[in-house]
Amino acid sequence: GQVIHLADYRPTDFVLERVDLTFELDPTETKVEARLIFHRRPGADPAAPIVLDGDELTLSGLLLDQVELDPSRYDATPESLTVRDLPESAPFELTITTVINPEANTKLMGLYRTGGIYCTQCEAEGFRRITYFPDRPDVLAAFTVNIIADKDANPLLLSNGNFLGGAGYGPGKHFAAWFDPHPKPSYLFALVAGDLGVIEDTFTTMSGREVVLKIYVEHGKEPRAAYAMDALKRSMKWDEVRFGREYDLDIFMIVAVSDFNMGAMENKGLNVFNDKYVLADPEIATDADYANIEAIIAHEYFHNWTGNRITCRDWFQLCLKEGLTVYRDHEFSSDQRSRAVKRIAEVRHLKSEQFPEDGGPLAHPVRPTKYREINNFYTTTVYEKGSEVTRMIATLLGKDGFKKGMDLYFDRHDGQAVTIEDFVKCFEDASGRDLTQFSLWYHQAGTPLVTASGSYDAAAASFTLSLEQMIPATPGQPSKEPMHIPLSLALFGENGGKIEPTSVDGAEYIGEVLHLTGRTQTATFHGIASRPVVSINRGFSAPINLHFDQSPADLALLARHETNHFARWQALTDLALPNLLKAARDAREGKPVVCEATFIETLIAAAADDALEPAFRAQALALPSESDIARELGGNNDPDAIHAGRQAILKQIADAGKDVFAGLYAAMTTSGDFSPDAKSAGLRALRNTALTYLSHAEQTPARAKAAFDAANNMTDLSHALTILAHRFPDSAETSEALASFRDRFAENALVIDKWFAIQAGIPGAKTLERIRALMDNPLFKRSNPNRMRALVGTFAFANPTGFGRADGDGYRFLAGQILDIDERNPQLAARILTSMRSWRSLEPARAEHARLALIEIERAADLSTDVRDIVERTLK
Ligand code: B3K
Ligand code: ZN
Repeated sequence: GQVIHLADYRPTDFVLERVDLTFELDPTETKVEARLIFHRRPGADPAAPIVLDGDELTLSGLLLDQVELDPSRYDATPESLTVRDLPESAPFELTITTVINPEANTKLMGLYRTGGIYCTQCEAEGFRRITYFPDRPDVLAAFTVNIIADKDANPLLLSNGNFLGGAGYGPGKHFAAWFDPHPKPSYLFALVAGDLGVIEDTFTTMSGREVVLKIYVEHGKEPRAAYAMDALKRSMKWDEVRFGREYDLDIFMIVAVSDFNMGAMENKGLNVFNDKYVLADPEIATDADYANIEAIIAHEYFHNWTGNRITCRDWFQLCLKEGLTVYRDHEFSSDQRSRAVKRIAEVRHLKSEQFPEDGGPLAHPVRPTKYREINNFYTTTVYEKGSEVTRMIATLLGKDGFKKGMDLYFDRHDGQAVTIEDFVKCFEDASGRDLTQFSLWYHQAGTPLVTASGSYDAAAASFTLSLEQMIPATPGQPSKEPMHIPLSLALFGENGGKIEPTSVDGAEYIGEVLHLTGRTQTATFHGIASRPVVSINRGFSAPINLHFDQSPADLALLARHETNHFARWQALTDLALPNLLKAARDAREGKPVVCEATFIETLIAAAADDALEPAFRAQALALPSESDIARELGGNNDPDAIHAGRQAILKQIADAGKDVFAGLYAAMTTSGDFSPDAKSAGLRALRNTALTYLSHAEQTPARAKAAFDAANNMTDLSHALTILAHRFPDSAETSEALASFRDRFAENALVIDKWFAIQAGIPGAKTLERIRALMDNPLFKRSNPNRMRALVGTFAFANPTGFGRADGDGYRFLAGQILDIDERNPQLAARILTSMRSWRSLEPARAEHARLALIEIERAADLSTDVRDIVERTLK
């Protein structure tokens, strides 16, 4: 667990030319022979030994140019293999044999077994658990892979690239050979073997090449892969049209597995997926599941160019591939669905996940400069804020400028392992724009706070906007430089029409984007004939917090008349927040909660406005969450008061809008067969949101139970079950619904995850007892990451009152779980532990319970580096 610094980067002493791997698969004793051809890098120390990475490896054979090497020439430990006295410049071949145990691999990194099949996960540093290797992303080589295995148990033998051939291999065995001509780093290696079902299709690329597409799933589940296949073909087409990127092998394969540490992995030509993001049909998948499948299939496919063809020089550059690829998948989903609704969902996610990270002890720059455990840097900051930074480049350069920069990036760096500086340089060169100040977005952590105030001068017909930016201190970064913040901005008149200024002084304002570059800046808009209502940061053009005191009347005007629908949603949120904050304070002091009328009226008017898309209306009605409210309150938080205040506001909205909600519930129906398209999903979302409000108005489970009984798809079914469980946990209706759901789906792990997650989310102190009981349920499986995330993850991340119960038992429970999970799967343990990142903003008694629970973890013997890194940073 040593700290790695970006400043220490240097290239390897040896250049890897070729990789030839042979696997003899066996559940407990897999033999791996790696033939690696190297030569010393010109200019490197002629006496330097080669040092290869390992992780829990044992060496069982080592040849140099086919001759067994004398033990005096090398040292092998579980973590490294060092070989001395190598040729000064001539190429040489090392043949390394290791024997590994896939069955015993519970970390799910390297080669492991899941559901009777062999599969691999190598990013970031899993390849070194297979063989000794220069396991870093700037070492690229073409791989040949030979796989030998029992034929009956493993009819399928897959690896990256194109299939070379296969044949029988002695009694009961067979082999297959694969060759990937595209030089790649080891983290993109994959192998899958076993017995799986498949669906097949083809895609003809823009230059007319036919690519075979295959999605492998458990036998019997083939029909559930159809939507993923459709999403894959749409992704391939979109990348050609939008970015000019064509697929580059004869075959593209996806394998769905049930034990996986994250969502999916972009291995060259052989993506491995958590089956949660492949399998769907109306009976088992919600609209959100369909949207996630579409987005993740696209994301992994898009990595083929942004990540695989052009990869990262070192792991500090992770956002080079992740931020960019998230931006690309966001754009894809926006084009496939409603752009405004997609943007609202993105910003909701950014604010609820990334903002707390950026404002807490785990804050780090999008491009960090040090790490102890790279797996802990696959964060929402690297991914989602990284995507926002890419989006800002597109805003700064405009559509054509951005396209030119991307084209230059693909041309200039194809086949290379590069840095963020290389990436940014392409946009500078393509546009002539200096991005030096802008680059601070990669290097300074923390969410900038922009404070705005306006004043209108009727006599001069001018409007003056004063802006100030402040970037909070974050770990290791006490003071910050002002950043380049692109603020999309428009002015509206009292009648709701847009006002175009005749000129603007004090700030660059082009294409409705105001560029804030100073710590303070004053912009004056001329030719403004009446007092304007200003809309700032439209479409969330910059990932900032904005403080701008606008009256409820002005916000209501924007909510009705903004031409940008994201900004309408933002105005509704800005109307809601002060009410929710005040409600939390009042509830805490035992005062009655009263919601301001303009907000309720505006919200209900939006809900009833048939000119607005149903999906938009559903988003508008989904108020900021309890953790959003906690973040806005900033400190000394009492989760129970936040919950009570929010529930009281929901009730008032529900009572005031009862007729509207009843109307929507009746009207928002889809006809014909279930379709997962965005429009149908929007109807379901609005109808289900109306149901939520009706259940608040009526205060009985009857309507939700009727909806549960009538549901003919998982979206409606799980929504009704959530209302029953979360609002009426002790009712007979809820017990009956939970039991029937369990019995109906007992055989379907992905649906049973929902059953666990819904119960883990039940508000209130009593939920912990339920969770303990659920852990004894025969359907609970500790070794399965999806199941652990569903039960323990949902409780810790998404149940502030249950997890944060006043006696601290929730935090102590989590500590026990983390220590238990850590023994098997450190990556999963570390990830779930990040749910503690906001502990300092709790009220003092809870904060102390949380601190003690963290200390209990910190003091445990034999912690993994993953958990140690998170717990120490969280406590600092
Ligand atoms: N690149 C992988 C994530 C790997 C995580 C390793 N701990 C999935 C993705 O971002 O596409
Ligand atoms: Zn990715």
